[in-house]
Amino acid sequence: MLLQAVAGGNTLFIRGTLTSTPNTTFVLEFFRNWIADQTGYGEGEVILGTASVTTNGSGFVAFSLTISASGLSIGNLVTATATGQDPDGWTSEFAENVEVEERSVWGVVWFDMDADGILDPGESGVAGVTVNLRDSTGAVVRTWLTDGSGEFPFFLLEVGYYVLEFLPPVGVGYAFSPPNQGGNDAVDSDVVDPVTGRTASFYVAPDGHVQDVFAGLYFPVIEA
Ligand SMILES: [Ca+2]
Ligand SMILES: [Ca+2]
Ligand SMILES: [Ca+2]
Repeated sequence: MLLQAVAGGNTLFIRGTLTSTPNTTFVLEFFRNWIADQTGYGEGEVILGTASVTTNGSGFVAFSLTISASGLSIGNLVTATATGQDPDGWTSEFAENVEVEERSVWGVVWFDMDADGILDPGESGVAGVTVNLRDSTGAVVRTWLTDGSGEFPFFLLEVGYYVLEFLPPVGVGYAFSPPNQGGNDAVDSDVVDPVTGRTASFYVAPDGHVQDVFAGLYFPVIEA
């Protein structure tokens, strides 16, 4: 059965299990469907790729695979067949559909009222901040202008290393909060270079949903 499918760029991560004849090599074929049939075991519409797995002595194998596949998006369904040569002949069956997730980076730019670098209850988003997602070559692969929520959603990303760059509106007087305060990455600010507004490099894994790279902004006290 298929447990997870995460798409982005030209790769599809697939995680699942197969229980069948022991000590047998099976060819898995993966398909994209747009609509599941009523049983939930849809017919394959477009083949995405193949891989082979071998069951253990108990007839079980767990697999995590990354195959080349482009053009997938959220809501698509991925299904699989498993075909193997067992003593009784060829076995083939459709696995249950799994809905495609989008490999993603999501985060928030927030107004850090007490300038402690931690997103505290009662602190809210900052609008008008340009957020650039740069890949390992430095190229901007996604850009977003925040609204009042301060959120930035980047979907369908290729596996790899990225840097986020935050460009607050000019003339307002924002400064970046101190990075990596308090020991909880889920609520800290990650802009390590306040001149460029950039974070350190971080990795988006094949099954990755990065949701902890944030930027805190505050108004520094200007001494007269
Ligand atoms: Ca705070
Ligand atoms: Ca951090
Ligand atoms: Ca963080």
